Amino acid sequence: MSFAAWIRTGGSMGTRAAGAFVVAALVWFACEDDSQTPPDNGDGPPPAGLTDPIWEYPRSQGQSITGGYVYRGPSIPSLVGKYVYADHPARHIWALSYDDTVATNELLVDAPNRVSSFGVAENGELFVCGYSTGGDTKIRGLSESGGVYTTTDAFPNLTFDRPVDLQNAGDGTDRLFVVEQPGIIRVFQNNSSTATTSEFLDISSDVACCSELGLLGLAFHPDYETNGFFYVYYTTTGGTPYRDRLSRFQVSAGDPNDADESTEKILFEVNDRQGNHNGGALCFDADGYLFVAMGDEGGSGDVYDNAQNRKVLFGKILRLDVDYNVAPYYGIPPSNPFVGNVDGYREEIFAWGFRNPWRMSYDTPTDRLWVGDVGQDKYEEIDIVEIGKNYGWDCREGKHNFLADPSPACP
Ligand SMILES: [Ca+2]
Ligand SMILES: [Ca+2]
Ligand SMILES: [Ca+2]
Repeated sequence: MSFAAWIRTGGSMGTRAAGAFVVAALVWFACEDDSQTPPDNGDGPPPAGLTDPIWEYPRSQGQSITGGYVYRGPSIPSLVGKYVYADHPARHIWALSYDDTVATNELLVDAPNRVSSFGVAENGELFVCGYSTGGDTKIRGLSESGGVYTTTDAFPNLTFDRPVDLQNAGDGTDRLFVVEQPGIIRVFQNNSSTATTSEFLDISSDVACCSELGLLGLAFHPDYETNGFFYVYYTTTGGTPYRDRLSRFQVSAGDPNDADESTEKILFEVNDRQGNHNGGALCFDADGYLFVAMGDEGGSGDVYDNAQNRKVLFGKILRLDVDYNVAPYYGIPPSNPFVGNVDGYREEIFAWGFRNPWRMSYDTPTDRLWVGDVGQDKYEEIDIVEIGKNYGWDCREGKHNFLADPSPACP
């Protein structure tokens, strides 16, 4: 289901015809853990060359995954090391444990709002980004007592308009930066009594919004404290009809709460024929390389067969070395899988075969890159993304063969 489609349906599972069955299923999931060990489905293991997700869930449990973070916060010891994620319209917040073979899932709590993203503070504490229009959405925290999880209003005095990302600058100031989809980043002190935010960046005049379009991702350079660089991913107009753009900005010289919009450097932009499936998550790894999550461009069934086509950027996780201060402001890490290839494959590619990776995070203690990849009509999935691997779309949806419109390149 597309972002637009769940907006049209109101995003509530309780309104669906199968509501009674779903409620029964949720009660079950609230009580029992569920485990998956690949291969564990009727389609068997993936064809040679494809990698299945470590977890999938069907439409009976949700319709659009929101990837999260491996919890490393101080307040909930029992959650440390588990991957916390959600389903956007169904509002379930789950935790996935994975021991390299078996993945075990538990329902933590249902959020009051649809869940658009997660984020962490400098101390690792986790926040949940709600999603609604009109400037009335809350950023929530998670708390646990006696094994019962609740969401809490982390900043009672603050509300946001369509927050889709939350990041910290890693500069020791303990500030939080909330990305609002229409093109504004707000910064504020990570304190529950904070009453005001500052407008850190406003590129709303350049951003095409909303539905799945907008300012979609933010990452701070690992050396932000000294160079003031940060990266954003957004959709803009001027293509046919859109362009997806990765840009670098720099904080202003005189005010740490105000970026300088005039410093924009465009790393790349690609023409985008469809309003949906724009990816946009950004994160750095321990080597200081920037990962960029790219959707399959959009439509349905990967209509352009981009995800299996290594000559295009769509449907990929890219890895860039951004420590280049001349255009295009990035280079290719020498260990990227297609460096020096003679097949015309894009050297930016780290892994491929994605539909719409909606939220991606890098877990430093385990050196793992986690991605939630939004499914089409049947299965949502979680991938631990490794270099040079093919995660299946549009040959597989979750751990199942995708038969509606697979790419000719599928095995
Ligand atoms: Ca698109
Ligand atoms: Ca296709
Ligand atoms: Ca996949």
